[in-house]
Amino acid sequence: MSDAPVVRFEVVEGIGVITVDYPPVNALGPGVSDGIVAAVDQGNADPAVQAMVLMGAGRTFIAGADIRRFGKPRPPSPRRSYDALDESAKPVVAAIHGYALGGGLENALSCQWRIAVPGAKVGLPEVLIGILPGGGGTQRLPRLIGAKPALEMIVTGRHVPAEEAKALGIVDAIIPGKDLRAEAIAFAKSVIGKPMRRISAMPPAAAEPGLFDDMRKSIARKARNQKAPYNCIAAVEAATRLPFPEGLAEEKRLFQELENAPEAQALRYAFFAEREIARIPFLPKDLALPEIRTAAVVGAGTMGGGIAMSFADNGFPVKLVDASPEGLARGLQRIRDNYAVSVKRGSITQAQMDERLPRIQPVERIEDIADCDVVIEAVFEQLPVKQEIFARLDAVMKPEAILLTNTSAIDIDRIADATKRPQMVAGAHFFAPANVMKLLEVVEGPRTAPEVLGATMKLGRAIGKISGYAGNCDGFVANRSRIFFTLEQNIMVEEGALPEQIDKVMVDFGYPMGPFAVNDMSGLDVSYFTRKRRLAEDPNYRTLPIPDRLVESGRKGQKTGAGWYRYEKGDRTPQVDPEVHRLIKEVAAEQGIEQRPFTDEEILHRLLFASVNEACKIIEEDKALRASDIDVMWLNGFGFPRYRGGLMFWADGIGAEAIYNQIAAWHQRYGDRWRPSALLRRIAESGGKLREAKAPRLQ
Ligand code: 3H9
Repeated sequence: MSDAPVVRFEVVEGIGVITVDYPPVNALGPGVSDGIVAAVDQGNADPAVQAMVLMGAGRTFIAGADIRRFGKPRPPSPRRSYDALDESAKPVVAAIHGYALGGGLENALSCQWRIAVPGAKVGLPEVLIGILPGGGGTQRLPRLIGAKPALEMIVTGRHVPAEEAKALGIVDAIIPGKDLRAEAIAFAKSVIGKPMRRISAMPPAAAEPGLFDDMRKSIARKARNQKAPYNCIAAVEAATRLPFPEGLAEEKRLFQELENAPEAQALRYAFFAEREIARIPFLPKDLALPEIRTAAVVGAGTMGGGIAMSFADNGFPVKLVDASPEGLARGLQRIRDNYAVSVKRGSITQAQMDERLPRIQPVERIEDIADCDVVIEAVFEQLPVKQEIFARLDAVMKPEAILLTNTSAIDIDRIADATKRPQMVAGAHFFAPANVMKLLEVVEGPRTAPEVLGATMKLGRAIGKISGYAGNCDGFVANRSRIFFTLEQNIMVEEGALPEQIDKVMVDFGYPMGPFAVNDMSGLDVSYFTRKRRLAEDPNYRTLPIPDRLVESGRKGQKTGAGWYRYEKGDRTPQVDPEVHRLIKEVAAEQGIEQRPFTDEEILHRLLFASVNEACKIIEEDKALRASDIDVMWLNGFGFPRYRGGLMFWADGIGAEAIYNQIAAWHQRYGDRWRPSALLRRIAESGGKLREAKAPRLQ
């Protein structure tokens, strides 16, 4: 740690310049707030100073309070920087570049003026870590821009671009930003002598009737089981009723209810886990990674198209090639349709679509992609097909090109066998729909070069994904950790739980949809054929007679109007179907399985404990690096409720010992599929935390 002050103060041409310098993102860490207070006092005491500037050194303004310090005792501050800035007798101009988030924007709102460079972002994202803006943001922002837009910003936590912030009135001016300090000083000189504009002196914000109740209603489904979004609403509501000091007191009270709640702990954990997953400690720090500028995708199906869109959405030119001209044309049409739907929904603009679509260049022959830096194969999931593609890629691609496969289960090494450069081959497992889902598993084959692994992780980030390491094993990390969830889901139905009961338990737990409704949406036939294939390979494979029977009777899910549920024409709402109940009973009787009632708790535990056990096996086999990586995968690949932190974080709430004991009992009762993991046993015996488990290769 350097001894340099985290806040500097200097006087330039009559302007006091306060610079926060606390890398990497100028969070309000130890000494920062106090440093701002001291600098403001110094500026006010110095007769040579007529106005001040508050700015950040390095890549950003201030990214907010230091999240690492939440939930821990903090020494009380005699005076908060927000108050010092607000009370300053001389005007202070906040000069924003990079991000002004949370406490960063709240400091800026406590200044008299705000200017920003193009591309800067402002926001109050506290709700995303389970708290609310506690530095006066819930009271100042509604007063400044009105209750409605402030409420929307605070409840969604979204980042607002500088130009929109100017239109909303958060920012007074956009400056070119070529020389931030000089431009900020010039702006500060221009406001000397103008009337002071303290937001705290403004009356409570006006709100149209019903605003807050409408907001509560509109978030009811998404925010179920959570408190922070509702406290955010209550705090903004206070800004429309109470004078500023009382509003601040109410904000503080509502903040304190949240800071140490399980929801905030889980969301903070998820924030840091999503940063930790990017690190692969066994890659040398000084590894030179090949630059990736151009990409190609082989296979213009749904997956390939989604992958191509991820590149185009993030500024990469990408070539798309398919085995047939018809397949290519269909794929392109699907991409166009997807973009058009996004424009219609308002998630992108027409201009963005017009910019992105031409980045995807259809080409007819595999030779046409030879000069690309990376190619991702996304063709049919069969080894001979993939091997044929890789042999052709090996023949045409430039020697330094990285060859990636989007397989979800096939051994990477057997695909690499088809090439003379197995060190250039790795897995890049996207989740459907690939342009939407954030997760990317980067699979290291036994011969993958470290540079290729590192470059693929980096590429994932560049195309907006959260990249996570996975070792080469059946199902890799994410799907493998969920296999036993799916198995238990089906076995419990054989034993007497109904699909709608299981779905309700999981929706109440926080999933957006229950697992059977998801199966109906994806189609039941894909896993049907996988089961048939597995059974042919392994006569002991545990078949699932009920979904088999559904598919064989034509119930393939939503697309056939019936699966685990029934669907009315043109409506995707699952309807409970007595015919399915009859079929379940019939199969259970045929199989001699006794049916019994299940409690909701047993359902939840059977599904998730099965996955916890498998997750421990994946870690002890060195296939996943950390338990927290698996949590990130469940959050971003499977819709696990974020405010529960992830599978292993949730499991710690129950305790490794209790989970181990239950699994050991089920092992006795049900046999080998519940064989407890040795790692789970060790954690249970030592009283440790599941979420801190690490692969042997990291120890
Ligand atoms: C708050 O302000 C409460 C107030 O109302 C006051 C209440 C009294 N603290 O994400 P990156 C680290 S709550 C500590 O990879 P990017 C991060 O861990 C706060 N550390 O970069 C990482 O460290 P490492 C409200 C933080 O460019 C490094 O910085 N603010 C914080 O992709 C780089 O981060 C927020 O919620 C922090 N606040 O994205 C903003 N922020 O290198 C949270 C970052 O060791 N931050 N770090 O892994 C973000 O959203 C993104 O980090 C940001 C940059 C958009 C700023």
